[in-house]
Amino acid sequence: MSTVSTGAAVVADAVIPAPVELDRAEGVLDLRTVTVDAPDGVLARLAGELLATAGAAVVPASPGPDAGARHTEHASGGGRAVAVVLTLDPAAGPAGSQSLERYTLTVAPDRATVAAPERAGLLHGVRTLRQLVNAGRRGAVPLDLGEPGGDDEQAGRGETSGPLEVGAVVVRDEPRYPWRGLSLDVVRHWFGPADLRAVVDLVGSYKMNRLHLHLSDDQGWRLEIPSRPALTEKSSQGAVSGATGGFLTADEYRELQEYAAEREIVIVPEIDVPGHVNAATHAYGELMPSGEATDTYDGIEVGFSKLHIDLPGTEPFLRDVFTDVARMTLGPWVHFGADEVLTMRPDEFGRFITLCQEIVTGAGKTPVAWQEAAGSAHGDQSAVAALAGEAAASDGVADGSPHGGAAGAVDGEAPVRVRPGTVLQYWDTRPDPAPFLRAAQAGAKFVMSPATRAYLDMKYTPDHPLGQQWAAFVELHDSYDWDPATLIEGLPESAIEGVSAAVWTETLASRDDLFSMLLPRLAAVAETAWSRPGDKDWESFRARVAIEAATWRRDGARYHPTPQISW
Ligand code: TNX
Repeated sequence: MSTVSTGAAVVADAVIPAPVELDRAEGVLDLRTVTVDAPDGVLARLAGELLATAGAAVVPASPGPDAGARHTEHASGGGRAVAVVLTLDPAAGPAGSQSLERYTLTVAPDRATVAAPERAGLLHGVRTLRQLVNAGRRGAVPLDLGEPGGDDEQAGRGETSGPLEVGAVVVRDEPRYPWRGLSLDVVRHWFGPADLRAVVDLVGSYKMNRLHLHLSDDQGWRLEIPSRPALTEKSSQGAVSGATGGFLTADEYRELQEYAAEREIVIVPEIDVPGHVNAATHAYGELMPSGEATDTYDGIEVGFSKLHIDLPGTEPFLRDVFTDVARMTLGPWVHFGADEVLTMRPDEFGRFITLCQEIVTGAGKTPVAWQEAAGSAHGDQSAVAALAGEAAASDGVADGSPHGGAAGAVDGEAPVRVRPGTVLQYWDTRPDPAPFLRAAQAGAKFVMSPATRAYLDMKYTPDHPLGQQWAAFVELHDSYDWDPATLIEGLPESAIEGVSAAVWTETLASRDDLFSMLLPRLAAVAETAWSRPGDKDWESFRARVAIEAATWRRDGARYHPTPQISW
């Protein structure tokens, strides 16, 4: 990020993720009272809401005789209304940028303008402006008002006491990667539509554009499947340790996707097969060799349940479920899981991978799967080695966790079953990279979720009250300081689709629990997904997080006050 400071009384570095170019100019704009002019009404409303969270009072543009008159509105008592103008413009963004999400934000002494070739860039520009306003406002109000429930929270609803100054600036920006997301487990603990909308808003604030929902697992089934009603009738109410479950009806799922789409965020649904399926085998006994439905499960072990490829009920089940999910899904992706199948022969597992990709592709969607789909199988080491006809490597984390030491790569002879375009989500950094390189060569794309960096259910420190620790302790700096391009040695940059943080919810029972694990680490992963290594800087990030935290306090969003930040 190139910053030309004019010494204006504003905080220079307020934007997360760090933009490509930020050039300061002369002058200051006071955004206490604004009008918003946008190509569509939804965008105008969203932009207004975003600026209001930073303290701006948004007033309607006056219906003057000509468009220009709309920008000279005066608000009663709030000073002159400043125009925030959003315009579609293919020429916007950094020179030479090909990203459809690029934008240019110009704050001039008389108005703020966002230009972008597409709607997503317009929103990104407003998100950047929101952060600049927040920073200006932080300078304008005493910090000790920033506690939840304090006066500052009131002010956050639109009433401000003083000027909301943003120094004149031009930001030209584009993302490094097209896939910037969060993967959220809503099975181990249930998070309903209101929580999910809050997560969508949070993800969007940091310009992330995918929310992957883990909708089925051993403990519960969280999405109505019209062709298989027993899934939610019998298996939606469970969760870890007897907690209350729930599920999204087809209507709720559509509404959530629409809410996300307005914010340029795509929901990626995951139905996890052929392991993590106890909720399915509890609902449909025909999926078991015995024909008997399994019991409910509310523990947190993994790897014990599975489907059986040769049972007559299995393929029809997969076809029904994935066809319904594809039909109900607005976005282009459907995730079929494939992780942690600890007790299945590699050939059987391989048939599932082939079948699921065929069904999802046939239903018109692009398949997504966890990295194991590339042929780096989990399993009992001796069994995998025997079945693969070779010794399987193991360098397990010796903590007794089922996730440790289970990464035996079935290498060499394993055929590549991944289709061109299939997206693999990389989480376990231990296996031999060879299967991933072969998958990339076959046209697979990778989304990076390294557990040691991007698993936000990992404890920050050994004494952290929430979370797990099987992969690592993940402090803010760990979530920040990594490069998606160097994770898998030899993987071409063109195979990297992006980055996803992930949060599993075995120990997270409430929105506060969830947000305290997401914040501030989600901001670090978001910057790693958006900003190129040369534009990232830990010390600058630390300062920007401290500024952004004022927003979290005003919103009542719980965050972990890690000692790595001077709050
Ligand atoms: C691994 S990583 C899982 C989840 C657990 C999580 C706990 C992966 C694809 N699966 O089933 O919830 O660890 O951290």
